[in-house]
Amino acid sequence: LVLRLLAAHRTQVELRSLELAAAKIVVAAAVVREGKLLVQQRSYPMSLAGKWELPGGRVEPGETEVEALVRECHEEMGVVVRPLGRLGPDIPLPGVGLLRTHTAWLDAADVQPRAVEHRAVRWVAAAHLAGLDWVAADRVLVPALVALTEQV
Ligand code: 523
Repeated sequence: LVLRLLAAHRTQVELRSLELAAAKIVVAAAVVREGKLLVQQRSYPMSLAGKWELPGGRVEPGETEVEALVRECHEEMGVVVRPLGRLGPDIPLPGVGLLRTHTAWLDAADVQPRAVEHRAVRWVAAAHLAGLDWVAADRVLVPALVALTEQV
């Protein structure tokens, strides 16, 4: 019995490390312009619809994080962003992987992001960020997002 328990434990440990090795990165963009942060309201799945998040999505095979961020922002909002560097910690997304945030620059000053796949896109001032109904993972980033938004 002890041997069987040990074997079961080992299998669990192996499965866990496989899971970690396969951890997928979801990239998110923190874009600030004129003291406001760009946020989007999800339209799907049902469990997340209506909640706010940073724009972004999964890094596809063969793609760098920066490439994925630029692609997702273009698909989702019709704008070209230029990633600048990492912001805040990686945040676990249960059953999905890790959420990794980069600050990004919106190239053209006059271009307005559009909600293509989302319900809405909004520019939000630092003082109103904590009051948004955030997706759980993004809520962890609020202190870092407030600091960033106050400083730009
Ligand atoms: N999140 C999340 N926060 C956040 C993003 C961009 C994504 O918590 N700012 C989560 C939501 C999903 C997973 O990451 O569980 C994938 O995000 P999604 O759906 O925006 O990524 P896509 O567009 O790459 O994936 P598909 O909708 O499946 O195409």
